[in-house]
Amino acid sequence: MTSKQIDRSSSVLSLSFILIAFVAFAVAALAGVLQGLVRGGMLTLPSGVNYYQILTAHGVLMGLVFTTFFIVGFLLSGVAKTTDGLSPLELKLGWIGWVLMTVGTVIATVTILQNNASVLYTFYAPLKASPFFYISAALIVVGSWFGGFAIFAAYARWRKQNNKARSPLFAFMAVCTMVLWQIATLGVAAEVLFQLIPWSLGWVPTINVLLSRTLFWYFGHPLVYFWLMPAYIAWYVIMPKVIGGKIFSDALARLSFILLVLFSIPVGFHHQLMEPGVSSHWKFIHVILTLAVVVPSLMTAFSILAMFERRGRENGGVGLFGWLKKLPWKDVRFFAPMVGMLSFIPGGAGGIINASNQMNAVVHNTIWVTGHFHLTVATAVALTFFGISYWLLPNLTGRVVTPAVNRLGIFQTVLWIVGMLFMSGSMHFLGLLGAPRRTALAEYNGDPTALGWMPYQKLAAIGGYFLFFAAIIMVGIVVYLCFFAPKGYTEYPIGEEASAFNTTPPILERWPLWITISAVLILLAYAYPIYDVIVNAPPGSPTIRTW
Ligand code: HAS
Repeated sequence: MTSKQIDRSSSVLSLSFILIAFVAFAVAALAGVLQGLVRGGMLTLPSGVNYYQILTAHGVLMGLVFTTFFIVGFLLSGVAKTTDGLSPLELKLGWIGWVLMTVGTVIATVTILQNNASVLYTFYAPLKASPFFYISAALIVVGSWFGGFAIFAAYARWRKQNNKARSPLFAFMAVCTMVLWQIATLGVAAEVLFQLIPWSLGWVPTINVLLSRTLFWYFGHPLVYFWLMPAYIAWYVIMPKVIGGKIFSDALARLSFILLVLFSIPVGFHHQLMEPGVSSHWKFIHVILTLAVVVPSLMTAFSILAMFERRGRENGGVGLFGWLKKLPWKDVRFFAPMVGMLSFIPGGAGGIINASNQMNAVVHNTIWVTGHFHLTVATAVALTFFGISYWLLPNLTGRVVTPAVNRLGIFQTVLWIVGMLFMSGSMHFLGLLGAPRRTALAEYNGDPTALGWMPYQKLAAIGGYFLFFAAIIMVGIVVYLCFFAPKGYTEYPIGEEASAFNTTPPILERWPLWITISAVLILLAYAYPIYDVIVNAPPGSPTIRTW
């Protein structure tokens, strides 16, 4: 099974998702460098373009479009690989998803370019965008559901054909990711359909801001795990094969994914700790559950490190850290995700800081938070997605990576991490000095505190330069791998388990049980607060358009 190529129809489908992902990535990278230069006082935008417009373009295209397209394409490819190809029905579902998501992306981009949706990627009310922007968001979400339906159908078919045997680990993890996504997006779907679209069409005059933010963060936190889980799939399933090792424990890997599904949704109030209108008791419950969702990440750290150490020792590494030297550092398929993993250690620690009520009071709404998510999603996740691209794209196009591209990929990774250390590092410092997020260059009439931020803002802008050049190189590599690299066979690396004697409890695949527990946790954490915010609604807010 593992040596079999994915059939052509499934390859074309996955490739189509990933190509759109990188088109969005290229535009988003350009918007990113511009906004860094504006904040660093090194560039004034031409009239007709506003800072919040490019900030929205960057956040939407990078955070929502690049990630979602890449994830759906990657998951479909791995499910096709491990469940013997996608059936015609599954392919059709995948293509419906692709069309809806692509149409949604085009509409969203045009609306932002027309300056009718400068509401940033969280589209917080009462900032109001054009109805087309919200409709495009709905299309992207519904399209991604179809990608999920294709994955569920392939998984169910494989299990039926194999007497309900233990499913391939990749397919199991893809199902977990999509189960989480389908449950999480119900929140944003409710916000968009029942609040934002009617309000933006003028059918209702005001909006319940607290309800809209609560529904957004019901979705917004699991969104970050939707980004993270495909990276974890690469760390658990792909990396062992890339380094010539074995998966440390199938059972541990599956358990960590089930825990992510259970605990990543009922935690949204940790994004609203400083907001009025939600009682501290509910915030407390959400913080406890936030600390629970850290556990599967710690399990992942343990398991991946153990897998690396075993392989390093098999290769002759000795002593406490000697095995590290025996890992394939010169192979970009290993190097890029590994640098991502290393960045996730401080990135994750920053998340735990954010989650504590007292420390959140220091960092909330400061640019520290932007620094946090550039270490997590824009480094740990993005570098893993780049690492995946070096074998997935040539595998899908029937080409091979040349040694020169491998070397360029290592250089690109170094450029990315150096840029990110400057940019995200400065953002963390700036946040602690009180610099706000979501603002253009602000000197507050020459206030000394604000002037003291400027050196860090410039460092962040320099980091942005590095990142932009790294992004251009990455886009060039993607184009080369898709259209110009030499023809040949590239393996789809699927790892095998360390020991055939390890058993995985079948209960881990009892979906009705896990979905029920997930629903109970969500009801416990959200039913009353949402009821309360509807019944005791704050005064509705009129529209605010700041641009
Ligand atoms: Fe976060 C805000 C809490 C993880 C993304 N987060 C954000 C926002 C984004 C984001 C986008 O509690 C901003 C949203 C906005 O626009 O307002 N976050 C957490 C916590 C975690 C966490 C507790 N976040 C992530 C991940 C993200 C992400 C992952 C994207 C992918 N976050 C918060 C909070 C806020 C927040 C508050 C709100 C702040 C505010 O006030 O606005 C945890 O899940 C983190 C757990 C992770 C770890 C690290 C484990 C390390 C691993 C690597 C192992 C390395 C190996 C290599 C194996 C504990 C797995 C070893 C090799 C060697 C050689 C040693």
